[in-house]
Amino acid sequence: MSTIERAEVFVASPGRNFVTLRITTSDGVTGLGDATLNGRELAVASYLRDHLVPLLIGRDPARIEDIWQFLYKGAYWRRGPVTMTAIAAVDVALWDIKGKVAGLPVYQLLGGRSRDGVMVYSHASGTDVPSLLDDVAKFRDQGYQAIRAQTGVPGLGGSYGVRKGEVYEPANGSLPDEQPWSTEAYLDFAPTYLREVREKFGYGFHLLHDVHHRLTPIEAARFGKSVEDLRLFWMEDPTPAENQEAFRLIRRHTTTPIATGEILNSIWDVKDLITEQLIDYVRTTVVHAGGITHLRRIFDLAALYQVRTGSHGATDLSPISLAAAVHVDLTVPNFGIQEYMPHVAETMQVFRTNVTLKNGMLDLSDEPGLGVEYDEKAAERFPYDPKYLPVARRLDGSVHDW
Ligand code: GCO
Ligand code: MG
Repeated sequence: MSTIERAEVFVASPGRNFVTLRITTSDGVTGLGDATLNGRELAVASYLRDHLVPLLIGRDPARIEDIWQFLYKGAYWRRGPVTMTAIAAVDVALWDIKGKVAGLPVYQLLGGRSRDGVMVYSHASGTDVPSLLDDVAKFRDQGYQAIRAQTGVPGLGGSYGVRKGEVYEPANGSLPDEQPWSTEAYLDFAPTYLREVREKFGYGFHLLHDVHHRLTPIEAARFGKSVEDLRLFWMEDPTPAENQEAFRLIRRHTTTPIATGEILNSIWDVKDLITEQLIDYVRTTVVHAGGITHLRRIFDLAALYQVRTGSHGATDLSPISLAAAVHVDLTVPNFGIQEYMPHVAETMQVFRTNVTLKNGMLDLSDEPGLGVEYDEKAAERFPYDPKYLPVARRLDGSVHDW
């Protein structure tokens, strides 16, 4: 029997910080898992190095489900982003190994293709409305079928979701950047620029918008109602999702579709949202929600209730997570959309993947496993660089949800 011989954790910053797990079997087969949790990277690296790696050595890498249950139930302390990201890294690495051993891409092990490609949405943004409209035009020209639109709110400086350079990177300070927020200003402004996007470009593509947990349920209801005729594909994270009940109130008032889940980590965190049909898209990911094994469980539950998938895919999820997401997205019957932002060149010097983009759709080749390689030598050129996500403060100085 082949056994797990080695499990190494790499922390590197090729363009941004990534935590990567590499498992090697006694037969010399390697598997990769992403363990990146933006702004809390070293907590997951320690969870892996200090607590999980010793438990993996000598185990049968083929027993993915059993190892998942052992790590989840065996910790006694359940759920949470650090735990679920660490378990995810192990799980994804083991699927990678299983694929390589079988000589099949992971999507074949998951049941094979349900579709020819994976529709993605790109991120159009601008510091003001004219620059946002230019950005939307650029992505329309590049053939994207779905575009998310965000711009800064006048008087508030920068905002979440707005790119400074080529790539959007919210974790930007060695201490958290504190950014002003006004719900009133946002609620007055956001519907007007989304309307301008529709007026200029029409309805021939999907338009998305991320509220980023900023509104109370009744404010979110008002926002959703005010943009109903713009036919958004979704409004994302209209209110913080810890309180799953809150979505019932939003639902009572608006038909604007709702997506949530990028910061949720387990099936229990989305259970009521799904079974009570309080959302339309579940945004949990392979990296923060326990890997392929657990994500499939969530997506299968969602399928029973006509809730579709829309996994988070910002650049703080490594190319390993993007590849794993595409394997899952190709197979699940209730796929909705995949978030996609290209990684910077430095990142791609360290991770080699076979993911391709054409006409706003992602696909990958038939390479066995995930189809990702990690260049450890190249990674050494990019040492860990501590970075925090920003914090939002209301105009009176009090802390708001970022
Ligand atoms: C999104 C997200 C991200 C997060 C980021 C935090 O919808 O893409 O909201 O941009 O803010 O992933 O690390
Ligand atoms: Mg988001």
